[in-house]
Amino acid sequence: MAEAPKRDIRNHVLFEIATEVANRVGGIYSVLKSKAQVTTAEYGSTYTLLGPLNRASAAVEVEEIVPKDPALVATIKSMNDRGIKTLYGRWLIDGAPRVLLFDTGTGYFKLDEWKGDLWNTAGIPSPPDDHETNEAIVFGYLIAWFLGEYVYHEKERAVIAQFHEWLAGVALPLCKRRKIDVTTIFTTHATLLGRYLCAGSVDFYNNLQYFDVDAEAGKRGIYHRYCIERAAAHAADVFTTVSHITAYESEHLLKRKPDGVLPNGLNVKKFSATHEFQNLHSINRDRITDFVRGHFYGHNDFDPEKTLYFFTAGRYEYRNKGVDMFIESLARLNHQMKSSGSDMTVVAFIIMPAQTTSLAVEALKGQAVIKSLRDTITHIENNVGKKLFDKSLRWHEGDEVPDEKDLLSSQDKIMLRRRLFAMKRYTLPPIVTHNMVSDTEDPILNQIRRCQLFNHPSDRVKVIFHPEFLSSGNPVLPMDYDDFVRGTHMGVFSSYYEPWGYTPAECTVMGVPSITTNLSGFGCYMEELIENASDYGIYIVDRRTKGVDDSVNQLSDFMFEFTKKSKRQRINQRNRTERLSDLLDWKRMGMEYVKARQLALRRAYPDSFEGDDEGGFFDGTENVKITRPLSAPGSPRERSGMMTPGDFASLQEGREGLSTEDYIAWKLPEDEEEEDYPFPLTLK
Ligand code: 1S3
Repeated sequence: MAEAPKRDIRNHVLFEIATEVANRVGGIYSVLKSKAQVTTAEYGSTYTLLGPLNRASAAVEVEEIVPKDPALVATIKSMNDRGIKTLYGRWLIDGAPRVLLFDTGTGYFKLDEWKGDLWNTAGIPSPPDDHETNEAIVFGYLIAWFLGEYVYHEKERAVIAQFHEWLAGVALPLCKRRKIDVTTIFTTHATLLGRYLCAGSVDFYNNLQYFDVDAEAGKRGIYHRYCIERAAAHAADVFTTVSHITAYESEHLLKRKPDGVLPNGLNVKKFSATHEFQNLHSINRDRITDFVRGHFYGHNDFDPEKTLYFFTAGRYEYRNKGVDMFIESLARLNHQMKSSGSDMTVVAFIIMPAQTTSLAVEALKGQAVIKSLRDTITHIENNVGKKLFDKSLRWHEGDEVPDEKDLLSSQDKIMLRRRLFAMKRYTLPPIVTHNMVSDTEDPILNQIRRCQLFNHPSDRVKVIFHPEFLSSGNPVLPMDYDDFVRGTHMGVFSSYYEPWGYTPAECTVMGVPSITTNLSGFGCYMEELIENASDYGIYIVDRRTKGVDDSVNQLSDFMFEFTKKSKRQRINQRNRTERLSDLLDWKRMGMEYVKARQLALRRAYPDSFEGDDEGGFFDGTENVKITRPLSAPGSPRERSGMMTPGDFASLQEGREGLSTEDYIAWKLPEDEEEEDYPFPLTLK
């Protein structure tokens, strides 16, 4: 039999497959969207994201275009001819990557056949009533169909297919079984079992190696999903995850040790003037203050200049995202501040979408009452100004200077009196801004009740629970998430289960200090990299070696110490925090993706690598245009022994690992003033 022609690995084609392409659901959307710019810079038209078609979201996020790649044209046509509808276009984000979206609804006529095939070929069962799994199966079969046809039409170039998360993973065992000539990467952003087990009350990290995974999945009714995830991890040429902690978890729960770690980056946008982000903080802090004044109408007995805004945000996973610990620590912080006689106030926001029926009347009333007060005062101000001006015009030498008592008319006084009485309140300011569907069973509200954080005037810690994602169109707190974050003083994310954790990373690039834990991928990454992270506004709570009570105390101590900082110290710390943003830039983080792709090619096409010992393209450094600073400090890896996340496994095969120094361009900026920044950043 004639040998199959060698594929061109240098000019390979890249597909990334996920259910969140141009479709905002959670963290994977953030990964793909923020990474798009660096990946399109590297691949141009040879990079395409594949996802299921969500018409509502695609209508806003995608602009249809005509494909040019002949293999793509032929493949799409063939699928369209057989009834599968697709949308090919540009995702309207930075980098404008090409996307091909499949209408899974048009593939359901094959669902039963595909379910049978999945059982026969991979031994994966699928119950009839799990819609999410049905979607994953149809999507997976469409992707395998697509890739099979694509490599039939594209005979020259190698093809890399990188899959994100189990929902996109069904195609992996199919590619393997059908021997489709692509090389595959599976990147998991969490494990199903990890998420479920942590949400319960198990001592997860101390028992990882002992779980009977099949039984645990079965008990939770997710055995079939677990099978898909595990099959995807095992069928991929290269298996990766987003952090070391999730790599460890995957090794035990999915029974395959990841080949490496691909940490999440951000699309960091630098301001031309460094103080610009500080200005944005103060503008947005004032907008939050406007809301707070309304929310606390009748109880505005705390000084906005001595008020700090803390927040936590994310998907409503009460225990996994550490909201339980956050609330308990707030109660302790309240006690610490009261007993120390602190004159500061902390307003703590919890931004987590839950089921609600409507906005609460009290929340709306608060904003309305303050708006009328402001309108009335503006009206009075105008009247007073006009009168003062007229009186001044008529003034002659020897006359009395206009007396302010004569300036306020009796009508002005009545109006003002009315507004003041409208602010009388016989109840405490509300905790929650919305009417909840299950107020009495809501874990966050119940914990707040248990801790008696009721927004009493004597409380130094006030709590506001906003059970909806933020939006500038919201009548109560009209701000987009990014603006809100910029206006706060600190983000608190005391997660128990957090494979990476975008929220504190986003805080960092916006120059907002944050608290995270050493059970989150981001926390571990920063702890590994920076010795005195708290000086740089990255506080890491130890939830790994400490007991719960000690961790709660550590968290409240971090917050308490923060309340003692002067304004100047907070400004300095924000500067230091913002300077870490290059660390999280995809320009740097994306290097691990490059290495994973090179390893995938090496595994699928080892013959093409024969005799290559020169580095360059084959170890992923050839096309990476990140310059090395002239006076580069010693590589952080040299000091830490374990610097890049990829060190978990080398992502290299048959050769020494890539040295971080080959590509790292990050170093501590040198333009710091001694007195402002007394703490040098020491890389371990
Ligand atoms: C997951 O989303 P999550 O909030 O359910 O993926 C994110 C992106 O990799 C990650 O940041 C997060 O920790 C995971 O949990």
